[in-house]
Amino acid sequence: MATVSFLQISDLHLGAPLAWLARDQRAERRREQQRALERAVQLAVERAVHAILIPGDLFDDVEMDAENLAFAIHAFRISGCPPVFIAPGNHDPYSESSPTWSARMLAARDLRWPPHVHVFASPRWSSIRLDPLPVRIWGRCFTPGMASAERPLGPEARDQIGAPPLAELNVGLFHGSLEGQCPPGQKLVGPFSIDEAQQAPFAWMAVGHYHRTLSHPRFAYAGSAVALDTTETGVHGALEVRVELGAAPAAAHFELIELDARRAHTLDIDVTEAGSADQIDRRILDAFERASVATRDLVKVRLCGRLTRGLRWSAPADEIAARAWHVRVDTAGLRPDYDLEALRRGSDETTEGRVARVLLEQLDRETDPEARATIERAVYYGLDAFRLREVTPMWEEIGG
Ligand SMILES: [Mn+2]
Repeated sequence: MATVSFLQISDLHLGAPLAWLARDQRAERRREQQRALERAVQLAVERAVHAILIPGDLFDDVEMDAENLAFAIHAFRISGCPPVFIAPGNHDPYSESSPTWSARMLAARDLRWPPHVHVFASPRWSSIRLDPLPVRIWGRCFTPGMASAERPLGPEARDQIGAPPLAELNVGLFHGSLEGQCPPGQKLVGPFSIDEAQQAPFAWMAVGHYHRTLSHPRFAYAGSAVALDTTETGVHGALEVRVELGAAPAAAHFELIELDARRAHTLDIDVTEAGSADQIDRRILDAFERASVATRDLVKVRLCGRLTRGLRWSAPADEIAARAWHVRVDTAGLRPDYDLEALRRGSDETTEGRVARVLLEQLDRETDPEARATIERAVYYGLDAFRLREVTPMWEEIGG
């Protein structure tokens, strides 16, 4: 059976500040973002796919620096490049005054997107036929100030699409958030449900916004083409999507092609009862080992637990910094250990001292181990609240 194939890539975020990286590394990571796009276009040519689909956030911002803008425009000029369809996202929304998308604004800088690059310039669904195939590509863009609660696959949006001819295979491109899957800290834009996706008249939907790969038989997020921070773990790249023509229901298959040579890691390491700075360093190195961290990787270490009293540890050994390309250690989760004996014996008449003594007396009377553990935690959290003015639950209480 004949198939139509696409290369799907999104969320490149060209021009992202990457402020979390050291200054000299930012330039290198920016080149790697550019290389990911170059490589994707090259792969599209080599694999002779029928189109490149970009469902948003190619750019991090509409105010793009001249270098990244010129780069992106030229990236698609290579010989044999198939048609490219772009549905601008919430970071790079389309407008008539957009320096990245507007033909008029680009012309003023003597730039223009090549004729085989189609940018969806309306927040309403519109389509273009992928001649000579019986395939129609649909898209909708974000516009500045667009209500982010607008549903790309809701009843109103469905009316814009109508009933596309059955003789054509319909593919949709949009930037949006699958409900219930929005990672913490990411903005919910263009929400849609699985139910809406199943009712949409598309054989395949290329969706942008989430930075991890997420798939369903009818749609997928390719995720960010390269990891944009240390929380973006796993493989990052583009999807090669194949959809069988004439099959009912349409059958889509895809393959994730890795475009980022670096992997991001976020490692949570408990240092409770580590007896020396060296033991803390070794716990970190063991965690690197377990996560198979490579020297080219990006690592964030989040230390947690109670730092043994009297133990000073402010930075990892040089050996750790040398284990990966970028290592950052976050100590915000560390809590001091308290000298409970001193509190028990003490005549501390502050509120915290009295509260601690009352709890410790309860602890001494209690014999049930579970109840003892609860009181013990109350002592520590009480002291945290008094001394640090904040309480961070330890891991054992989260999600319990
Ligand atoms: Mn986005």
